[in-house]
Amino acid sequence: MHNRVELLQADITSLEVDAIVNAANNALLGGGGVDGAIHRAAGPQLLEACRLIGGCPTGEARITPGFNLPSKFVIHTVGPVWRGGENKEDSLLESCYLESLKLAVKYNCNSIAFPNISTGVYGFPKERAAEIAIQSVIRFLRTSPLPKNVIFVCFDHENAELYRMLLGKTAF
Ligand code: AR6
Repeated sequence: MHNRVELLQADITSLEVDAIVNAANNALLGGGGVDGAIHRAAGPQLLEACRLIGGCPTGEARITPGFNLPSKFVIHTVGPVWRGGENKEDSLLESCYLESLKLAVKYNCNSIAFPNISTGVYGFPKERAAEIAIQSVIRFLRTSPLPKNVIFVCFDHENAELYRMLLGKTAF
């Protein structure tokens, strides 16, 4: 199990994996942060594909091709906006990871890379989000041979250090 989970401090748009996950919003029409970076790197066809999907509820996921990205697919998921923690934020964030993984399996993805969903503009506390991300992924991998590899992509230093610490003390 240990060798199926990896931590990378990188720009997710540079990764040659089967699927990268986008931390999108309900409209799926692009935005700032990782969403903006993914749309810029994928090119305008991604926006067209997202327009056809017509939006996505919080906690769910949708898939498109990667177009000009090195990754085959983009899995768009919508994380919860942090509103104090009593508004289903934890379970919605967990659902983002699980629904993205289910789509990855459906599309036969061997490798998938996640950004730190909801921890930017959406304001989810970083350590709490990292714990949920790691536990959700490990629980899923225990029952599924695919995806073979899951990469947690940390862009900012704080998240990278948190994941290093938490993955180091996680029982796989
Ligand atoms: N590669 C990997 N991670 C990145 C990159 C990148 N190129 N750029 C930023 N991050 P955010 P959210 C990290 O704000 O909190 C958008 O406008 C960043 O350091 O992108 O889920 C959407 O359209 C942070 O840890 O997403 C939504 O409206 C993480 O990505 C809203 O923001 C998530 O930060 C979603 O907010």
